[in-house]
Amino acid sequence: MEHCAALLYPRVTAARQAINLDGMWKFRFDPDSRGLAEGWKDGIGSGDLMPVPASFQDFFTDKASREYAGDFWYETEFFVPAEWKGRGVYVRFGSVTHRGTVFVNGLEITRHEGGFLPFAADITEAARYGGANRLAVLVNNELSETTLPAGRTVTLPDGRKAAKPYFDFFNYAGIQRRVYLLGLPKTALTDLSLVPRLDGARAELEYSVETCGEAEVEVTVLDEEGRTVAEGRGAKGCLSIPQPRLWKVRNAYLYRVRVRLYRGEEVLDEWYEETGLRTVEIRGTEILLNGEPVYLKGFGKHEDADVLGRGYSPAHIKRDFELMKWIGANSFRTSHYPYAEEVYQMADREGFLIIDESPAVGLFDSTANFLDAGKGARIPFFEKPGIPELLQNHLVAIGEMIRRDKNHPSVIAWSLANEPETTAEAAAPYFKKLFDAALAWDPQKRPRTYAGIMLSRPESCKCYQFCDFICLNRYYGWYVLGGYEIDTAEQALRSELEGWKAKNLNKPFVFTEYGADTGGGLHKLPSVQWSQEYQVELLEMNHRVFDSYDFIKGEQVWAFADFQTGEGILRVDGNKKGIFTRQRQPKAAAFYFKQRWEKLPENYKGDKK
Ligand code: GCB
Repeated sequence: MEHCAALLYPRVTAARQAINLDGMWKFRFDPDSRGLAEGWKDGIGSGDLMPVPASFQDFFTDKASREYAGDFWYETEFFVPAEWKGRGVYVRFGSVTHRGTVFVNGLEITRHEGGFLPFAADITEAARYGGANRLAVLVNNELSETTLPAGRTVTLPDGRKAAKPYFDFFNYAGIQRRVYLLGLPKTALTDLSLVPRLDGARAELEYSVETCGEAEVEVTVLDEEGRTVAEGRGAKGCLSIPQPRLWKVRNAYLYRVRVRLYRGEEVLDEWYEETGLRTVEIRGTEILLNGEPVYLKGFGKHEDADVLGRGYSPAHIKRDFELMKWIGANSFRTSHYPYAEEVYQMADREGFLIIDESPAVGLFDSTANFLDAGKGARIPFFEKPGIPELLQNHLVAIGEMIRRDKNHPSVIAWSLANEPETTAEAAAPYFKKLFDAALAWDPQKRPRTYAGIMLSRPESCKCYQFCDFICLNRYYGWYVLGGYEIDTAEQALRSELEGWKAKNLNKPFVFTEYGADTGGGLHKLPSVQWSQEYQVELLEMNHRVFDSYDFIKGEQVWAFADFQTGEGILRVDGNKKGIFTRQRQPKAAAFYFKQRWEKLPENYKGDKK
């Protein structure tokens, strides 16, 4: 994997400059893909103004624009200071969904596949110093069975393309995260890996630094008051931290790790990362944080909001964390793709635990949409001809996710996929490669998992053996045996769990999805499906079952908030399984959870050692 100084989170330091390029850019659809031939890389001509970052879809008032699938272009202008001559100059995108080609001053600089991870365009040669530069980005949001997330793109009779996602969220796209112009030193830090180790009251931080160009390396660890607590020299080392303050669940302490590159007295580069001292380990059926058992309470989420779509929104990040604190949660899964980097920074600060998920969703044979998949696949997905290409894209996405997120104390596990078709033999070699790669690439060797689909049962799943802990998405009482049959649903859930128990896996299980669609204003006594009363009943039923199995070590309800999906007869303007509405106001279930989670200790069901 190629390391690049510009992939590190953009920070201004003594040696690094960063200029934010967010704002109103020019925007134009290119339905016939003629932009390239017509020279749009030199300027896209007349175009709408479009906010960056944001998804383009929900600004428009016409349906063809909202549902648009195909090529589209963004353009902006920026100025590169004359004094940056001799530096490495880059444009860094937090994400471009689902793929982008970057042109600067008419030259193609780079392409990136995959819509949820950062990449950088090296424009050192192409830039005009002390002058204006034109940046054009050709973006495409089509889905296929070899892309992540997976789906299809169809052509309607009138020639328009339409996305057919194999997943249950709207196919939002565009330049959805922040964009920076970076002026970096030529001799630069390109990568930093941190591994905390605890031994009784002692704590060590192992570090490893990669650079381009020769330099002396100095690593300094500062506490929250800015006092130096440890220092090291050289590209690799192990620093002992005196009187360590550990990073704990909902009680975080962050150290700043500053890296400086020197030649003689001259500081060539400087960058820092905030990290915490904590360990994560699976032992038997326990999830251990700093050697202490922890029970996960929280959510599967989405990056999703009115008007912005999946666009970066610090306001929603803040509101979501305040709600998660209020309700007594301690964790969430970044279903179904890696989120904006700022989400992890907030989780680090607030002491939340993250199951970090790759954008691999929809790896299930489905000819119509994701719901068909639940009815049983015809051709095993992992036997399709495109699988080698998909595997390649999947490995790249996992590699990029781990490189980006590996130093966050909040990240306690990697979820390598959501609901893949793990019932066919052909899935096993595919997943073995992913699990091996994740272990090899993560310096902290975090636990690995995937979120398992309901059809993938103890007797039919072919991949659970790779998981360090097992994650189940289960909809007993909703997609099966709903409403008045909820008692039978409870029996069915218990019976499946008995099946898992009989396998004696000696691993923790976490419910990463369970829930019921619920109208934000709908009440009914006695309950019916979709009412707030039924949502609470379904949760109570699930929790009664979870509480009776010691190996269940976490509950992450689906979903944190209502979110947009494609239209269809099973969704009423989106998925309504939120505990909060899309506007982040509580449903009745939110008060029910607050009562439950505030009572459950962080080490619920933990072995007292
Ligand atoms: C699932 C998927 C999630 C859906 C959810 C649902 O299993 O992982 O993306 O939104 O079910 O509500 O059907």
